[in-house]
Amino acid sequence: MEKLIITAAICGAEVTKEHNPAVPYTVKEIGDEAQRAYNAGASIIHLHVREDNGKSTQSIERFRECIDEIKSRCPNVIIQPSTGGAVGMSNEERLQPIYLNPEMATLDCGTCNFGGDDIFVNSENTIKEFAIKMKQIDIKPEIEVFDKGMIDTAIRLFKKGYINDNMHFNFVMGVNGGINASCRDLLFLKESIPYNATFTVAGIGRYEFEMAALSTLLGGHVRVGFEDNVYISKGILAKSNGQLVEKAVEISKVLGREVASCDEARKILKLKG
Ligand code: KMH
Ligand code: ZN
Repeated sequence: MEKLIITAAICGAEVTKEHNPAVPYTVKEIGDEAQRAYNAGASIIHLHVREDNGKSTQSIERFRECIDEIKSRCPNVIIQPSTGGAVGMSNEERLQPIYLNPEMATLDCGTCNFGGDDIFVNSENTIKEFAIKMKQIDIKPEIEVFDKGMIDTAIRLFKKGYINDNMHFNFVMGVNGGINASCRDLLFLKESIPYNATFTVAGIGRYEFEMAALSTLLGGHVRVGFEDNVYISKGILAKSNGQLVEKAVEISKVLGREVASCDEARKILKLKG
């Protein structure tokens, strides 16, 4: 089986220091957490950024500072900024980090409820706009899937030329409003993507590690990190993103799958490098 790519979603837009004091806000904290994740075995950093007080932002300047900080510590790591941002942001705000020309960025392929009163809005035209811009500057989209119809949307847009071939998906499983984090549903998602596509799985909350194990077994890749889950085990907060990545690495060892380096991840995902 192909080597395992581990993505660390180190910060997110919604999780706070009230959930876990180790959630990073400042540029230095983001650099520290990225470095811990990288040292533990992550080859991709999925990046949201914050103001020093923890407020989510898509400011291009803040992204530039954080990316420079991460690159100064782990020069080879793949940085994948979010274009999802936080619920309620405008498209223009959300798109800011792509103008820094990263190797990858997320492309959210549908609207879904996001717990409580929140709705994460991605209309057909929004998805097209983001896809066109990312294609123009040659950024590989990671297609974010919160429900099965989002795969169908991505494939439809691929057929119309908005998205390039060799698509890469992230199945986000267990959001309140999205698809369940279950083995049956993961098989359904896996069987719904094109034969030459790659996928990773982000299990939300307590599902993080069981979904990581299932994806590792099924030939997918794995995403862990504070964005998705702040616990290392039931009731015990993780000390760092590094600790969460270490656990994903342990799972991969038990299941006999080697972990990919950054350059190996670039090859598997066919990144421009
Ligand atoms: N924060 C969520 C509303 C992405 O990074 O593209 C959206 C999100 C997805 O995190
Ligand atoms: Zn995200």
